[in-house]
Amino acid sequence: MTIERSLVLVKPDGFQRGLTGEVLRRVEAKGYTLSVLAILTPTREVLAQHYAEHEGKPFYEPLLEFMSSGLVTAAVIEGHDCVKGFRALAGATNPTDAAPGTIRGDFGRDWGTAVQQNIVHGSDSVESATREIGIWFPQS
Ligand code: DAT
Ligand code: MG
Repeated sequence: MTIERSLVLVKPDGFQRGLTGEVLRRVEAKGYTLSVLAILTPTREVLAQHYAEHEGKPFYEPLLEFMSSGLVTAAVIEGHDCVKGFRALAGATNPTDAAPGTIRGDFGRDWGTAVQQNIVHGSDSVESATREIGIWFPQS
């Protein structure tokens, strides 16, 4: 049994809509624990590192613009298989494709908004989680 850590973000749309508590409730209901929690407006530097894999893609600039547009809740969660587990809780990237019962499926609004407004981020692998936690919480 491997205890993993993952980086979870409640993005500006989720924060603004008051969904932070709902996201954290689902994390805890699943049995994961919160080990670091912060509310902040991310800098461009942090976002550029965080989304480095997407640099040059058409949605990169709008994504950074959106992510720096307001407050974000950043959390480090811990638990058995929590990297894959939180991705399952989040649902498909595009809220249109996200299944009911997932965060994006239940709360994602796919009308009049871009795909980037999909409420949450979750690390996609253990390696990504380590990298991302170092970017968001360099002191940890
Ligand atoms: P995920 O957040 O599910 O890991 P990703 O890493 O592929 O997805 O993309 C990062 C974010 O970028 C995603 O949450 C929303 C945005 N995004 C991805 N693909 C997009 C697209 N085709 N158009 C607009 N935004 C997109
Ligand atoms: Mg990703």
